[in-house]
Amino acid sequence: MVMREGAASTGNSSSGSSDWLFTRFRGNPIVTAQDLPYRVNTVFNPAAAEVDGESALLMRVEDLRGISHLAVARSHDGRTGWQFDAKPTFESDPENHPEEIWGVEDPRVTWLPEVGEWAVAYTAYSRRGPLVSLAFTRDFRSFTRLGPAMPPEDKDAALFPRRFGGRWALIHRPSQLRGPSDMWISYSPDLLHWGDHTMLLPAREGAWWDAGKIGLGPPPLETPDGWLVMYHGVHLTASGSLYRLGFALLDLEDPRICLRRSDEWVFGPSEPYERTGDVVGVTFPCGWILDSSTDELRLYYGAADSSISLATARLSEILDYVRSCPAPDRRRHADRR
Ligand code: BMA
Repeated sequence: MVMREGAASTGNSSSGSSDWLFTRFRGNPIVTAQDLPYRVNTVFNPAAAEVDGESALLMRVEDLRGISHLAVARSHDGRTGWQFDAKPTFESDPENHPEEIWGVEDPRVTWLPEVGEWAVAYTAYSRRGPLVSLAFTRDFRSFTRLGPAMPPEDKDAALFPRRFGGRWALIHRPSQLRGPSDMWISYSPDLLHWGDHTMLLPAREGAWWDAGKIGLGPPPLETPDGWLVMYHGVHLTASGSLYRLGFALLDLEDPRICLRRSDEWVFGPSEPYERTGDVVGVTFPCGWILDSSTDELRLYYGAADSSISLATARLSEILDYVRSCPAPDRRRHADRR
């Protein structure tokens, strides 16, 4: 293990810049490529979980070939003093898993109480494009692969923590050849065979912030009001794509039903570390951790495909806001299936 002191100097209790519901941590970025104990290009888009009393980030790390692997960082307070594995934690294994030939990217982790393990949904970069793969871990040290769940092109996936009517559910984002790329939900009795594919959330059209392409952020979070889903919307501009974030709320017992969807984005690139990097104008979270004793939700996100940052919010304030958002027109969704 290698210890990073860097952001620990931000013991200052005053907060960083706010995007209305969210407040950026003053010590952002919390992890950069220079912090890792071996040579890499960038570190970004982390999954997040509380593991053995510590906050663990399962980070996407891009090496100097352009291939990504996953690496773990651990911290006692989820903000500072990050410790890193001395070498890559989860590397692509193209010999046994040819679909990982060009790396593994953008993990989301979900604790499955029934299985007693974390399920990792990640992007495997195959010769025919990105696809969704699944793996299990108990400790964020060793991982067991289940293999591909969705063929290419498909990404931005996470499992729900429990079954619905006996079946597991996976949110994911197939890329459409025609028209916008929307979020879908699919079901499986055994995490291997998937079906009942249903469009969950369509990308909007025209000038909207989430027109053309959307995708899941962190795994859905169970709340008394429904499953809280944060998703990214990609807005094309003359100088590139802007990756901003909004919310949806799904029915607790039938997550195919979207109860609320924010018209506005709630977080987006504004700070220098979000506007400078390998891909400018990107805020891309794959994980969040709720401290239910304090109502604090910690959102971990990749900034400009280059570093990792943290923003915090009150879950109760998020839910107040999401409850005030419009209910989407369900017929419109059904038409587009
Ligand atoms: C998406 C994914 C993310 C990346 C984002 C912006 O398609 O590949 O890993 O952060 O683009 O480049």
